[in-house]
Formats: sequence, structure tokens, C-alpha cells
Amino acid sequence: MICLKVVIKLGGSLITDKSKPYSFRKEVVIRIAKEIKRAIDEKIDLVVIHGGGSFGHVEAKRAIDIYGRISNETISPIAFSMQELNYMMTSILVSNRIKAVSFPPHSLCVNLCNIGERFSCDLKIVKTAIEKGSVPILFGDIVYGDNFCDPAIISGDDLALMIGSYINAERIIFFTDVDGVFLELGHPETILKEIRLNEIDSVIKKASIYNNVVDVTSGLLGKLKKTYQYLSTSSSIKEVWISNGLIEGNIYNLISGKTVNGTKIIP
Ligand code: IP8
Repeated sequence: MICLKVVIKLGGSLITDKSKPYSFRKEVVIRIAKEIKRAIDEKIDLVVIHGGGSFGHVEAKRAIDIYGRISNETISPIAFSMQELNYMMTSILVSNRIKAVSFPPHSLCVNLCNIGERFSCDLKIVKTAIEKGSVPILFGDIVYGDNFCDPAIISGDDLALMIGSYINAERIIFFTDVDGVFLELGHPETILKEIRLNEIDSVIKKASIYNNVVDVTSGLLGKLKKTYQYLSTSSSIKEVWISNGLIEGNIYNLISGKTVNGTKIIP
């Protein structure tokens, strides 16, 4: 029997409707839970991370509109919005007999304000939870600033890569609402099926020019950039995938070690 260690990130655009504040895609998440359950029954150690979608991002924008920046006053409303979303996610996983246990990142991580290593997270409990047979569930969150540092938003993308490296996962999978990374958006034929680590830089440059992207730290190009940082230092991670979680079967197949249409990034 195979025994894979896998980290998945369920993007906010997959589990919520980003065009409407506080709208949870319950039917999509129920289907996702069934696929997860089917995969982990095949003896897979899994960590689930989810994004903020129309919960955390809406609340973060509201907080910035009021206070002008992410400050200590904004911690409670942003953290609460994410815990509301996480409660709905965890409820559906648990009612599908997945042993999900939630670990809010604001109680594990702090913002260091360093340019290199921005966040410090104590992830030991996540490893312990896996060893005890649980499925840890975490989410993009707001975290306190260390000493005189301001709080900051830690994205689920960062957490997925950080936890994947920490637990020595073989596969990290980003499920979004698109099929993968395209050199040119709106041109399905430009999908990149496989990207090698040493090609990431040139892919980011080409894709930014084609798509007129200035900020490559967010979205799919941000995922590529972050993947580069983690993949170049982790020896366990063999594959990072970006795939469409709205397509039935993709979640089951990728968690259980199979391949699907999407973008695969390899060392
Ligand atoms: O959607 C953001 O997480 P992400 C979380 O993974 C908040 O970037 C609080 C906006």
C-alpha cells in the first residue's frame, strides 16, 4: 500500500464566491470532502489548508479602508472571519468522516518583519496531529507582529509550502478555479504542463509580459515564485501541482498520487 504525505491548498476562489462577500460554496466543498475521504482511505497523510476568498479578503479590505493598514485593531475582525469560514470547512470534512482538526495559524505564527524569513511558525503540533491520525486543517490568516512589528496576513500558499517542507511532504497541490499556469491568459493552448525549477524565473518573466502583470507576488505567478523558494531548499518535495479543483476527480486523483491535467512543477 502506498503511503504518501500530501499538503493541499484549497483556494479561496474555489471554496467561496469571490464576487459576493461571505458566500460559501457549500456544494463544491461537500464534493471536495468526498474526494478527500476517498483518497485518504488509501493511507495518505494529509494536511488541508484553505484560502480566505470572500471572507478574509473582504474583511482585510474593510479593515484597511477603516484603519489605513493592517494594525492591531484589525486582528479580531479578520481572524474571526477566517474562523467562520474554517468552521464551515471543518464541519463538512468532519461530517464526511475525515478526522479534521483545526489549527488557527494566528496561534502558531508571528510576523517577524524580516525581508527573508517573514514568518515564524511553530509547526510541531501539526506533525504530532498527523502522527496521531488526524487531518490538520489550517488557513490563510492574520498573525501578530513580533515585538514592535505590525501584524500581517499569512497566505495559505505560504503555509502550504512551509508545512510541506516541515513535514517532508512528497506532493503539494494548489487547487484553484483554473486549469493551471498559462503563459497567456485566455489562451488554453499556452498552458504549461510541466515547469522545472530552473525554468520558473523565465516563465514568470514571460507570463508577466504576456499578461501585463506588475505584482508577481500574488495569484498564480506568486505561487510559482514561492514554490521556487521552497522547492530549492526542500529535499522531500518531488512535485508541486496547480490544478482545477472544480473539475470532478482532480482532487481525488492528485491526492492519491495520480496525474491529471494541470501544471506540475518539479525540482
Ligand atoms: O487566500 C488570505 O489567505 P489566502 C487570508 O491563502 C486572509 O491568500 C486573512 C485574507
